[in-house]
Amino acid sequence: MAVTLHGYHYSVYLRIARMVLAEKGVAYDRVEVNPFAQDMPESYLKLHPFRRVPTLVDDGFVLYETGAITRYIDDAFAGPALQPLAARERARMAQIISMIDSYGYIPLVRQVFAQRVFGPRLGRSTDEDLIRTGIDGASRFLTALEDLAARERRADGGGPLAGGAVSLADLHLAPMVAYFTAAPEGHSLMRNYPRLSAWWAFMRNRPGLSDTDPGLPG
Ligand SMILES: N[C@@H](CCC(=O)N[C@@H](CS)C(=O)NCC(=O)O)C(=O)O
Repeated sequence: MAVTLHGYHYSVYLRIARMVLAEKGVAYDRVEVNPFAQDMPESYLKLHPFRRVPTLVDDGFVLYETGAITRYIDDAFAGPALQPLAARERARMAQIISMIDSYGYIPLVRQVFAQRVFGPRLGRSTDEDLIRTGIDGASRFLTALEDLAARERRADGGGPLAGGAVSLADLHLAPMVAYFTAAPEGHSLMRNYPRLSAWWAFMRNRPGLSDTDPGLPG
């Protein structure tokens, strides 16, 4: 098998890449790497100088940055197309992926989920200020996404975020919303966004999402 994915099983970014591989039906090997560990293997740092996960290796071709990895998987392998062809839909997909990385990941995952759900499972104390900051950031981010979804004017309010079929944008967001809504604050905040709630009802049953669920520690 030529494809290897290096990453930490709790990582949302690893899960995004795994979901895309699942959607495309690509078989791969997994190598567990914990980016938060002190003793990251030297061999991994040669693949990813920024000490993050995931990294994909396809027959000697090394690629890090999840947005690049998922586009590569879609372009290089057979299976359903995960990027719209129309210029505006494709641009919207790229915009949403960039928004998720720039404005979504920190509040949804690192501030709300990690503080309220993940950290306590490891016996860590919770920083309530960080959760409040995370909810503020998440509100701004989800409001912007809801506005974009409103522009699509879908009758049911849900469905894919960019174009008529599930795209890399949906697969980039789903693991983060899965973590965010595991926190009570995240779950109730999502209710303020009817289109995103309909989108989440549609995405949460995707087989690739449950197949890659890492569970929680403890
Ligand atoms: N820009 C990177 C971000 C990846 C990322 O932040 N991954 C997290 C795990 S979900 C990580 O490696 N964190 C380690 C750290 O923050 O030190 C990408 O798109 O792949």
